[in-house]
Amino acid sequence: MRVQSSLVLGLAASAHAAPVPSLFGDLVTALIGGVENAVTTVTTDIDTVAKKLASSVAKLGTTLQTNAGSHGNIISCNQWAFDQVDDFLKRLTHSITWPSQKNKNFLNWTTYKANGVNFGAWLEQEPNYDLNWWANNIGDAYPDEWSWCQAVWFSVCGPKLEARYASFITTKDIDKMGKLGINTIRIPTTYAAWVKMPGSQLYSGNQQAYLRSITNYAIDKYNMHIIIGSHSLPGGVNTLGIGEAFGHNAWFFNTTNLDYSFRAIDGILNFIKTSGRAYAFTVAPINEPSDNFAAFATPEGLTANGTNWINTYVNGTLARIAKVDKRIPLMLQDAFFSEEYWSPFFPAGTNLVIDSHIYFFAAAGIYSQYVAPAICGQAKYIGVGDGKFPVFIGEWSLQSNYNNSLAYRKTLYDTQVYAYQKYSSGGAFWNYKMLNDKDTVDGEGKLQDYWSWSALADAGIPSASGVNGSYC
Ligand SMILES: *[C@@H]1O[C@H](CO)[C@@H](O)[C@H](O)[C@H]1NC(C)=O
Ligand SMILES: *[C@@H]1O[C@H](CO)[C@@H](O)[C@H](O)[C@H]1NC(C)=O
Ligand SMILES: *[C@@H]1O[C@H](CO)[C@@H](O)[C@H](O)[C@H]1NC(C)=O
Ligand SMILES: *[C@@H]1O[C@H](CO)[C@@H](O)[C@H](O)[C@H]1NC(C)=O
Ligand SMILES: *[C@@H]1O[C@H](CO)[C@@H](O)[C@H](O)[C@H]1NC(C)=O
Ligand SMILES: CC(=O)N[C@H]1CO[C@H](CO)[C@@H](O)[C@@H]1O
Repeated sequence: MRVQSSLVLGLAASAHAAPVPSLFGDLVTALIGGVENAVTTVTTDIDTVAKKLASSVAKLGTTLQTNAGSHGNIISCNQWAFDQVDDFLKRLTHSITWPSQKNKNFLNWTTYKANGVNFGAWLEQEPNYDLNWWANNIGDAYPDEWSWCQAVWFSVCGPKLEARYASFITTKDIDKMGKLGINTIRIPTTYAAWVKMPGSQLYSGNQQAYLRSITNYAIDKYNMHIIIGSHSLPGGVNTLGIGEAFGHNAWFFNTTNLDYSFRAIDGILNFIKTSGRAYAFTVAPINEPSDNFAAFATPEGLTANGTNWINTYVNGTLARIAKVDKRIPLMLQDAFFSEEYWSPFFPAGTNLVIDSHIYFFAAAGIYSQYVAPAICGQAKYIGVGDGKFPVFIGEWSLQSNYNNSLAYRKTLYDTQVYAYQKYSSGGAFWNYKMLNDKDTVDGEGKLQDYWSWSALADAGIPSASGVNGSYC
């Protein structure tokens, strides 16, 4: 996740105009660039074009989904109003028994409770999570891995990325988490960790070897559960660096990109199959998708056609998982729509968990002193959904828009940990580590004081068996 709304707004204004929705244009574009080589003439008949897209998708062994209109309720996590509240001083204590996968059974997200942390900026880079490393290795000229590797070539960026994979997360970090009761890790990767796509400027190296040694250790020593995320997708899934590269959103309605996305899924599934620990994994095939970036992080950030394309991809991913082992769950990031929106698309009993992200750093008008009660209410609404599929709060942090307070962090941490496991299947803090003492926040401290689990652990904020600073 990006952490500065100004960065996002700046990009939306400068780097790219919002795509103009056009069924016809999208479909023709998809056909011209897609795997349907037989199509040589561009037809003006929408039905014919749609049929041909469906047939080229069918060649990838999946079915083009076209029922976006039958979505459920839209609940936007990031467009709520926050009123001033009386800041009452009493904080509640709860002991929480976190489950683990000691029994080696496949995980049931309906009953599981995740006390999780994200490993962002390890196998997928983001500029503001480790300023010195970025400055010393990449430099200010490049906003993302793509433009950097494109400019310097893989022979230069590759070894630096390998060194990053070897050092940013080590087994010592797993120990630090294990001792404090962390039972779940969500790990963003780029598709290049799983498939080498011609023309891609994302680095394909030894990501899987590093992932293997860290996940084996976390599973064997602490019975942790691992969510493997394909956060970028070929062509770009949201115009952000984490979606492939800044300015890229060509994943949608392009069957070549869908084809390579499925190859990445096959790579993840092969990794899980050959781990000897298949019970310990969940597959997350997409993250924060948006085909209307001007409205990113709101429900308008995804068009109906974008929904259809995601459902097409999920349909094919479920089929691929089923070939390996249906007990491996699929985690679908909700594009800021919540569980209720997606629930009608999938039959009950689908091994699916919805991943919602809740952030307060950009919430309009919110002071840190108003956040805690909002967390309790929002967790209930978003976490329960319509009850058809379990919900996991896959990203959250401690920064508020205004008046951040160091002393208040314990309350915001404990309240989120408590509320997300009470009303949903738990969550994962973003991020394990942030090394950024330059960027400031409104109020006290620096950005890293609110986004770095490792530093919060050093400050004694997370505790192993429960919370004692919760608002609800
Ligand atoms: C579809 O994606 C492929 C691979 O990213 C790209 O080469 C092709 O140009 C795209 N097609 C169109 C029409 O954008
Ligand atoms: C998961 O747990 C729920 C609630 O107990 C249950 O209804 C469901 O059948 C379980 N799923 C599996 C695959 O066991
Ligand atoms: C994929 O979609 C088709 C048609 O909508 C449906 O029949 C099939 O059950 C879906 N497959 C999965 C794995 O969801
Ligand atoms: C902002 O924080 C200060 C203390 O740091 C506090 O006195 C003030 O009431 C807070 N403002 C609001 C609107 O809560
Ligand atoms: C709350 O927990 C922290 C450790 O996380 C501990 O240092 C502190 O003493 C506890 N406070 C109370 C009142 O139990
Ligand atoms: C935004 C967009 O492209 N909308 C189109 C999606 O597809 C439907 C029909 O399937 C069109 O009617 C929309 O115009």
